[in-house]
Amino acid sequence: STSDSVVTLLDYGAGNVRSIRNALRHLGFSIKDVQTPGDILNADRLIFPGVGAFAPAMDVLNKTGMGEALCTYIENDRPFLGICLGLQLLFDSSEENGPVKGLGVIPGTVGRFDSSAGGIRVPHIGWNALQVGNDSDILDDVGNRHVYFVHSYRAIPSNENKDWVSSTCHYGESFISSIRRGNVHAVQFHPEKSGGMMFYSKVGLSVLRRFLDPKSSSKQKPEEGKKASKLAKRVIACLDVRTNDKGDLVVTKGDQYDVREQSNENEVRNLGKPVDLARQYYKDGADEISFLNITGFRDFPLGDLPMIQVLRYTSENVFVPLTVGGGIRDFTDATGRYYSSLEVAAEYFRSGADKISIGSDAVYAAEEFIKSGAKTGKSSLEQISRVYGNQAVVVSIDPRRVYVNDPDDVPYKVIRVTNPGPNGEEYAWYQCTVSGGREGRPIGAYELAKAVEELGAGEILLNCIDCDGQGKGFDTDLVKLISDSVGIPVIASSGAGTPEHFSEVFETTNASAALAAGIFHRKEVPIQSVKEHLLEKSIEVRIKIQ
Ligand code: 1PR
Repeated sequence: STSDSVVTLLDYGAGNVRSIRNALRHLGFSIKDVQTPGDILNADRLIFPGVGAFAPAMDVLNKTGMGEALCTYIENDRPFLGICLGLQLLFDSSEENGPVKGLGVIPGTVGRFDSSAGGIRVPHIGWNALQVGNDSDILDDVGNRHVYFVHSYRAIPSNENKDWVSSTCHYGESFISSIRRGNVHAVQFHPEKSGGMMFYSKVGLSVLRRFLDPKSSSKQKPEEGKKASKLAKRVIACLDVRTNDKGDLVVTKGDQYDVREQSNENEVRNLGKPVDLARQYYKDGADEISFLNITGFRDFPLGDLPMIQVLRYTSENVFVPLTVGGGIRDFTDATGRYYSSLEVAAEYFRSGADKISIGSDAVYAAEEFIKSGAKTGKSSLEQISRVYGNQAVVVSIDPRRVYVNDPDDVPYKVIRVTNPGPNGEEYAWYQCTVSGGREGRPIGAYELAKAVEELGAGEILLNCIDCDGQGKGFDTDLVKLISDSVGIPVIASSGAGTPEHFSEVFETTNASAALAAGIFHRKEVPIQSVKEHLLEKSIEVRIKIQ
């Protein structure tokens, strides 16, 4: 390839830069990896997708001499694009486990979003709109549309840095969503996760293309669309994946977690192929895609995990966030080789996952934490969130409703239910389960949610076994209870049957996202109809433009 189609990538090995690699290849560029500081100084154009936490990143940059090379490269006004932490590292310092000194290119301190002041959930996860200034250049196709953010720390515009700021975003307060000076650009959001060039909206990848190939970009105003203004409610498509009896990997869907047909053969329901369906939902406008590995391939050596393959293929051309769950814990494979949960997660992140989701193992960790009152730091949840940041760790809860007559009947959080139980019970608690609903545990969804937030979860995926596959709507009692009790985003799941169920859950609870499976797989309700309905109800969503 000619130097025109080569882009230099600074990947210091701290997490998932597979998505950015895929996006660059998709745009026809080949990648040269930085090995030495000299590679930075000699780059024609450099992309720096910061991942992980601020302090370890600065550590690597300082130890390798890459930090100094970066500063020189930027001082010389060479083409640079920082992404996420790659923006934050340019500032004087960060409060993340700090203060920690940054590269000092831009005046200012990176601080944590203040959840108490803004009444906001931290991390800031999801699609938010930008207020773009006049000469951002690379944001010309984006305008005020939604782009994907996932972070807990941010820089604030000030008198000292105002010459750098090219766009801002509002989340409880106004923060810096991009900077630009000459050929130097950086964005707090993820262009590689903000949609592609054609299917849904020309947003995310257009930012990369405009940076990589400024000549080809005609100056044009974004197409007119409805004005985006704040963090959108997310609509997530979920794929429960397992091998069927023939050994094929299929997307299946349970009825209260029972995935077998009620026929003589009793076979596992087969609703399609994971990669194909994920691509379809991406084109249809899903804001995120979740894969849940609902059986163990867990005796297999990690390298053979079919889910790894699914992630690799999907992330090649699906440019929205991908979550993967199922079997994330320590395990020993059939050959006796031991894998730590951190190794399992690392392999998923390397293969294209943006977040991992922990079910059973988080229940055990929460039980332990509640019993002892102390954090061991050893659970998979704590370890993974420490290394990859809490925004990368979802806890999936599989609760079952248990009706009681009297709130004092059980030592768990009990709520008054909207619809009384079969014997007229007016109260219920939500019992957590493990192993795909097979085993009930002595802990409620409320207690679990509070505990896992403490242990480092960045988001909660809230299922409900009673509602799963029923198409009668989300359990809004449960979603309200949990979303009012934690400060991290909550994804409502289980029971969606109509677009109205989505508006209902967003109007009556503080859920940040709603997830569905069956209605999308059976093609009963297209994702677009859900979005259009939410718009009609004045609920902000990422919309299709064209
Ligand atoms: O315990 O860490 O190995 O994780 C296992 C993961 O697999 C958990 O996230 C758990 O929720 C999930 N899981 C396990 N067994 C099943 C099953 O169905 N037999 N599926 C299962 C969970 C629930 C949702 C479903 C929604 C929406 N499925 O993912 O997609 O309920 O469905 P709907 O819209 O059709 O109602 P670990």
